[in-house]
Amino acid sequence: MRDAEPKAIHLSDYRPPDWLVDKVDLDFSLHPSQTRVTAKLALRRNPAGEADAPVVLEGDGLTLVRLAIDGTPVAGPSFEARPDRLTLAHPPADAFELEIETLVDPTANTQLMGLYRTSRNYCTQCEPEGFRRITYYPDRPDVLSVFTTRIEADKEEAPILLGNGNLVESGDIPGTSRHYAVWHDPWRKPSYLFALVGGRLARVGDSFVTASGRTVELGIFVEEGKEARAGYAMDALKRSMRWDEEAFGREYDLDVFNIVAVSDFNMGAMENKGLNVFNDKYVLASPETATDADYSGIEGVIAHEYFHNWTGNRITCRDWFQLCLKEGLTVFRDQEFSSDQRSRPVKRIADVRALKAAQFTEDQGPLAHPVRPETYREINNFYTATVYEKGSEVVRMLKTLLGDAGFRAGMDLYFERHDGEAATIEDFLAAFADATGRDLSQFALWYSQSGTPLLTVSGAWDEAAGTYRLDVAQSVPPTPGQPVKKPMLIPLALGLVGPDGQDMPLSLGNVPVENGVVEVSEPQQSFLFTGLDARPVPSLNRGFSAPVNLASDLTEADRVFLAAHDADPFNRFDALQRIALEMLKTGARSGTLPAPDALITAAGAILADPALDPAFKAQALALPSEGEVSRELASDVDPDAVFAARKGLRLAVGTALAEGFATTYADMAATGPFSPDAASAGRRALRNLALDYLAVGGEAEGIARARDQFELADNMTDRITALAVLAQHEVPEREAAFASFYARFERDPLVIDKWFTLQAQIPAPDTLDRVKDLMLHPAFSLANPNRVRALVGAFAAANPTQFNRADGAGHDFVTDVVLTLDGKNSQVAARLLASFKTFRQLEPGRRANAERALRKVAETPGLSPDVADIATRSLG
Ligand code: B3K
Ligand code: ZN
Repeated sequence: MRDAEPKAIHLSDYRPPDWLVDKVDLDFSLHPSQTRVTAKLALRRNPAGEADAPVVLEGDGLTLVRLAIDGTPVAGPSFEARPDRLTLAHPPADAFELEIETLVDPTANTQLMGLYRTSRNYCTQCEPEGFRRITYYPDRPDVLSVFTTRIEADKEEAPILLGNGNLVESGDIPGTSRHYAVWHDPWRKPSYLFALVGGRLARVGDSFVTASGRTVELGIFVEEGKEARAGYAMDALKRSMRWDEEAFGREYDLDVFNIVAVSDFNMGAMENKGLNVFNDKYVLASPETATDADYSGIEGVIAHEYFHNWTGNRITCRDWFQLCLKEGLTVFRDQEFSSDQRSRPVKRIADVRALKAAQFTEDQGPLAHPVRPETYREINNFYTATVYEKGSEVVRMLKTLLGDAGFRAGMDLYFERHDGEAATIEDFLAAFADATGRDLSQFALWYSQSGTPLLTVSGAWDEAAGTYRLDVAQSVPPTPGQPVKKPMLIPLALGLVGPDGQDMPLSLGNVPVENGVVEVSEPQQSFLFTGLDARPVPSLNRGFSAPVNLASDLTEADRVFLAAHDADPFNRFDALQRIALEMLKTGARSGTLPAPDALITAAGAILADPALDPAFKAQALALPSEGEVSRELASDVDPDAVFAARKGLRLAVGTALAEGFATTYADMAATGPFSPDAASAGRRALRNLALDYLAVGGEAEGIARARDQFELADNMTDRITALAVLAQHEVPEREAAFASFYARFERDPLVIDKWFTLQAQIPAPDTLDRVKDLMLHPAFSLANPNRVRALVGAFAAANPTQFNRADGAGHDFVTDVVLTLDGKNSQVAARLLASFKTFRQLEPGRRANAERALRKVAETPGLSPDVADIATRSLG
């Protein structure tokens, strides 16, 4: 057991390690309940460490079997072995070999951290602090070592044995039913990148020739029988490898690259050196079982983990405060990859939607923290949207500020300087500053200040002078621990749209503005644009150049104009969304929707425009989510009122544009066999949006269309969206469709997850009982993170009216599940509890319910550090 009230760790307390590990030899004898682990560490005193420091190695729930120094067994009292720590108070020399033998029980490991079993296979997860559940080690990212791993197992039980690096030896153990494999990883790495896999798995193989001519054997290992579903992942891997060479000049550096898909995994995937371990949700796909979102998720996660080989593995983090150094940067890289593979504007819109839904809400609530936090109690709780998604936005802004060439020069210098090292955000920024000569000290505030900046913008047109003045004020709201903020450096991309819909020249004091970006750096600033022959409409924060909230004096008419004409596709989308948002906010507050004419005009024009990409249309015409409306309302939110306003507006748009949607539904029908490419996915997205609008009133025709599509679909996207449409209506077709879906896919857990999710999202008072019943369904298991997220996670995060029921039963249910789960898998439990992150914006009654439920959790004895940390900070 770990300490229930761990002390806070502070960035400012960082000290270099006292001992280094020059090499480590691991020997695993795999056994379901008694796996023997022998670790030989070549320890050496760090000249930069504290003189005379003892050797202190981390452990977590470990049992020591044997200890030897330079081959000689040692006994107490020369060392102290506790479950969480091994101490040698008086090391024998400044360099010596320490041999440690531990016994671990992978079957009893329900935390899915360290060595555990999934579908009878053995696998590991070590980031951030799982290696200490395997053996005693200086388990911190700034201790890098060369790992050699010998794995031995029963041949029948585990015919496949995989480790990091290259395979150097394998064979049978004579006279036994066992065999072994030895893997050597020549690249120094921290313990969190260690991995091994043993089990019965099928291999899908391919190869890749790098730019410099090295052949890399690629393997994707899946459950036997699922081989046919790994093709898309393999294709995405090869495209990622090529792209990293072309876009960043980064080549792969081992002879093999293996990916293993497992069905019990706490998150999406893990970038272990040469041996990525994946949640099978991000590997397996077939047209019948995977949606277009699944395909793009697979492409993105495969790329993300692969890109970590350089941003994360070759250059790692000095300490966990620097997590965004690898995560924000790698998210940026995977987003850029997907943008190049698909439609850049549509990818940007989807990413910003996700950023606002997850990160802006986090920044607005009690769990807000900087991209680089300065203190933590449980590091697992900092794998957040802020570290990942806002971390990526910060890198994107850097690129906007420095330009393509400056950014690439900075990245090249970063790789050159820090390859093989554990680096910091300061190192990262210094590479860009040195490569371009730019002072980035104000920019660095993006890493240390939490909260979403607010830009308040107003314009003044001077007809006589032909000038347009933009007055910009910036502020950053107070967040936990940070009551007062400094002004930030904000790259604001913009355009001035003339009456003919074309961009006007953008000049400040007659000097053209490069790349259309002005830099906001003061609390208040004015920009005087010159040489204009008519009043422009400003198009602000084009492409969402900065992750800020924007309050402008644009009128509804200006927005209708921008929705129709803006040269920046992101802002065309945003203008339409903003028109809808204002209506939804008024509707939710007053109970009466304003006249929707402006939205209908703007939406109708976009729907009818043959020049626009269907995927773009689908994004633009999907109204802001309930979560987005609540976030904009910010306080006193009544989720039922938000739901009612949104439903009302969907009905108004659906009714007014029924003809256009019917035509679109027909026009967007598939013309050939299923293909997961972006263009085909875009047509499906638009067609399915039309299906939803055509059914929103619940009339027989719309329901029948959804039912027919559900029954006749030849792919999962069309089938599941039809089911989602039916799920919103209390019609007999709904239950029939759910039953038939289950019967068709009952042997496919990843598909049954979708079935759980859709039921958990039904916005009806009996959903809570339905979810409780589903927890007893044979296909559900609290031990499997995907099942928990699909059912309970979806209820908490994607059913605002029912999770926030006025009687508090939704909150109580979720906290009860959190408490039940905590003893089994504290990370998944803590994640689930974090769904309360927006509770403070609720109206007083619901807020009190949420607070009571959180308090009950906080007061429960024996909580894990993960759950205790979220409960305390949420209430803080
Ligand atoms: N680096 C891992 C995340 C590990 C999370 C541990 N709680 C996956 C990724 O971001 O690529
Ligand atoms: Zn990552």
